[in-house]
Amino acid sequence: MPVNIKQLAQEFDKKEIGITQGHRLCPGCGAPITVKFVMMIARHLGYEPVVGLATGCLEVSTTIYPYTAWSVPYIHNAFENVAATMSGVETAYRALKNKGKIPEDKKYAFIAFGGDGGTYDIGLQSLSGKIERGHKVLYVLYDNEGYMNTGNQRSSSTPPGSDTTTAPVGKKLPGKVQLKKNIVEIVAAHENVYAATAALSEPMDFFAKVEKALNFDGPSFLAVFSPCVRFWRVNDDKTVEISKLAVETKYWPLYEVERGVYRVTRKPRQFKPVEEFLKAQGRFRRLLSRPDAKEIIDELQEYVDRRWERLLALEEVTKDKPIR
Ligand SMILES: Cc1ncc(C[n+]2csc(CCOP(=O)(O)OP(=O)(O)O)c2C)c(N)n1
Ligand code: SF4
Repeated sequence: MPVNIKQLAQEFDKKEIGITQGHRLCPGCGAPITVKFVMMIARHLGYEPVVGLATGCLEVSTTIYPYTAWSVPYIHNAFENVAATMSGVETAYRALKNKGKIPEDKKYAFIAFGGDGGTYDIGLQSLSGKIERGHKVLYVLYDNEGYMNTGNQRSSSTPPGSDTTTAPVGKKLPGKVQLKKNIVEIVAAHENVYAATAALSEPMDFFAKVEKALNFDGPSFLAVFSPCVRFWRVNDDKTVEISKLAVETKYWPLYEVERGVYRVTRKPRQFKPVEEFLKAQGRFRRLLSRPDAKEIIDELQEYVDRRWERLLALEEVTKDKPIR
């Protein structure tokens, strides 16, 4: 029987999670919930987490000198290279084990956390290198769809029509015009990897994927839909609701790819139009008042529909056919 939230709450009533209260993230931010879910499962499974964190909202808000909210071995590095740093950390621990300086049976979970800026954009090469070299590190992307720490600039994860400071919705342009980069496909293309998406509104699915990722014999990657209540312009009690809408509208499909084998892990019987997801957030307000809003929404709807059909087709065709 997989562990549920109630059991985790009881277990961690007496045990530290690894990140404590007192950090300065906005109330309702998806990032600390993401961290807690990952760390709780790691600890529940008997792993000791060793964490690397790229520069970004999560980092600046949890490590304000001279304080830290982290109570596990932790290393901060530049915006672009958390995967490279954690490759080194994982190798160092392996060497120490080989030399007998760490007990053979001690289980460590090497976890790299990064925002979408540090993952889709500037840290992509270091992420690719980590996976290609086969480091057993779980990379957790908290995807808040923008460079939030520096004030809401667009990233290659920002969806079209979202209002950002570097691609604002105005008279001439409808905000960002490009679709979101498909990071999971890029990671999955490394073949010898476990890659999955997760949402805070689907904790059981989330927990199962963390367990699979940590127990996978090789590199793993989890893309977590992580609302930024501040710049998505939603109330701080709407984090779970927005995550739910993202799944229910096909905006954020829940699936996994294990050595090339696709599995869609949630298949809602009925979907809502993607417009409902957009309407629930202030970052799309200016888009929705433009005369060409319908065209942009239709294009997004068409994209999410096609991607969903493609995922189902991939699930069918890759069944029992791992690429390595
Ligand atoms: C090479 C480099 N360019 C720019 C910066 C400035 N910078 C620090 S954090 C950040 C944005 C981080 O965005 P993301 O990774 O999405 O994390 P978030 O802040 O959204 O949590 C930027 C641009 C930097 N630290 N290093
Ligand atoms: S600005 Fe956004 S990502 Fe940053 S702490 Fe606030 S809610 Fe979280």
